[in-house]
Amino acid sequence: MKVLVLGGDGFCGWPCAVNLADAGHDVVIVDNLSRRKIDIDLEVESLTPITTISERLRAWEQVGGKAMRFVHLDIAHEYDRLLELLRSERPESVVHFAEQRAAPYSMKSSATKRYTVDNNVNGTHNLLAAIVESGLDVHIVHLGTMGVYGYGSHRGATIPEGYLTVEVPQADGSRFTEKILHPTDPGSVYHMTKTLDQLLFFYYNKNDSIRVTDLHQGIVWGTNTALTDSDPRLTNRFDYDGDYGTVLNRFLMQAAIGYPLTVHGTGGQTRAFIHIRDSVRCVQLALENPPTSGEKVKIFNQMTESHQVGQLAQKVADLTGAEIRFQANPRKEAIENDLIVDNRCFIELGLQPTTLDDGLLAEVVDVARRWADRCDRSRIPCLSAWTTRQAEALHTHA
Ligand code: NAD
Ligand code: USQ
Repeated sequence: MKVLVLGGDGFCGWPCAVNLADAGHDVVIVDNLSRRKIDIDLEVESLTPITTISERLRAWEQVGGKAMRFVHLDIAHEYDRLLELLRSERPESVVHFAEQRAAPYSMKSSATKRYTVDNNVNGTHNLLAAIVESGLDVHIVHLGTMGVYGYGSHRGATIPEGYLTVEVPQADGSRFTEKILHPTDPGSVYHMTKTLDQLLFFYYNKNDSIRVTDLHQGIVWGTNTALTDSDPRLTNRFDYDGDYGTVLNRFLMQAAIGYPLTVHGTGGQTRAFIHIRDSVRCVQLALENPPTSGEKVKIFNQMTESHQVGQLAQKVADLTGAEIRFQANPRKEAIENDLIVDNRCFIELGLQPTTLDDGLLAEVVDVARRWADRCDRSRIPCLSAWTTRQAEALHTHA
C-alpha cells in the first residue's frame, strides 16, 4: 500500500514509518522538521542523540529496510504543494501525525497558542480539502488524543470509542435515542485543536464521504521499537524537558539521573497510557482495516491502561529508589479524576497490550542512564503555567 506519513520524523511518526516500510508498504515521509526547530528555540535536545532525516533514511536502507522517501513540506501553509503531492503519489492512505503536540508548549504564550491553533487546525483542514480537490479515495488515519473526552469526572461511566448513545426528551414526554460524538472537554489549547480536528473529520466525512479513522491515543511511553533499536542511526527521540517530556518518560529519566520525581499537585490525575511499540502496531492495524465507503468516522481509543500519576511515581520510586517531590501544579486541571476506557476495537483487531509490568520501565531507565550526560537539568521543571494564578503558585513554590 502507498502511504504518506505526515509528521513521520517525530516521536510517534518515525517508528511508525519504519514499521510500515518493514511490513512492505511504500512509505513517503512528509514533515517540515518544525519539531527539530522548536528544540532549537527552546534550547533543548532529545535525550537520545538523533540523526538527521537524510541519515535516518540512508541508515534504514543500509540495514536492509525497504527504501522510504522524504518530502519537506508544511501541510498547514503549503496547500498547493500538498495537493500536487497527493495527485502525483496517489496514496491509498495518509497517516496524520503532523501537529504541535505538547500541551505545555501550547500554553506558554499567546504566540504558542496561536501557532498551535494555526498549525494544527489548518494542517488538518488542508489535508481534507486537498483530498476532496484531488478526487482521490484516500483513507486518513489521524492521531488524536484521549484528552478530547476531558479529565473531569465521568462519574464512573466508561468512555466509549468516540460516540455516545443519548436519550433526548421530547415535549410530549417521549424520548428518542441518538448516537452523537462524545462531548469534548479539552484541558489545553493543544487538546482543543484535537477536538476541532474531530469536527472537521465529522463534517468532511458527512459531506464528501472522506474515509477517516481517528485514533484517540493516550500518553505514549518508551522510546524505541525493535526496528529503531536495530541501528544507532535509527534511534528515536526522547523528550524530557518541561514542555515536551511526558509524564512517565520524565519520571523514568528523572529516576535515572537522580532528580526527584516531579509530581504535579497531589498526583491524583488519572491518565491513559500506551507503549510506543503498541502505538506503532495500532496504526498498522488501523491502516489495514479501513472504513468502508460511506462509513462514518471510525474512532478507536488507542490506549492500553490507565494510571494515577502519583501511583506511577510511587511505582518508579519502588523500582529505582528515586525520591518523589510534589510540585505546585502549573496546569488548571482536576485534582483527581476517574478514567475507565473502552478499548475493545483494537483488542478485537488483535492488539496484545504491552503493560507497565513487562520490564520495559527498566529498559527506559537504562536508555536514560546511557545518555544522562546529555540532560540539561535546568530544562526539567515545567514552567509553562495555564493561567496567571498557576504562574503565581509556581513562583511562590520556587
Ligand atoms: P512530534 O512533535 O514528535 O512529531 C510531530 C511531527 O510532525 C514532527 O516531526 C513535526 O516536525 C511534524 N509537523 C508538525 N507540524 C507540521 C506541519 N505543519 N507540516 C509538516 N510536518 C509537521 O509529536 P509525536 O509525539 O510524534 O505526536 C504525533 C501525533 O500523535 C500528534 O498529532 C500528537 O498529538 C499525537 N499524540 C501523541 C502522543 C504522545 O504521547 N507523544 C499521545 C497522543 C497523541
Ligand atoms: N505531570 C506531572 N509531572 C510531570 C509532567 C506531567 O505530574 O512532570 C502530570 C500533568 O499535570 C498531567 C499528566 O501528568 O496531569 C499528563 O501530562 P503529560 O505531559 O504526560 O501529558 P499531556 O499533557 O496530556 O500530553 C501528552 C502528549 C499529547 C497527547 C496526550 C494524550 O504530549 O500529545 O495528546 O499526552 S492524553 O493525556 O491522553 O490526552
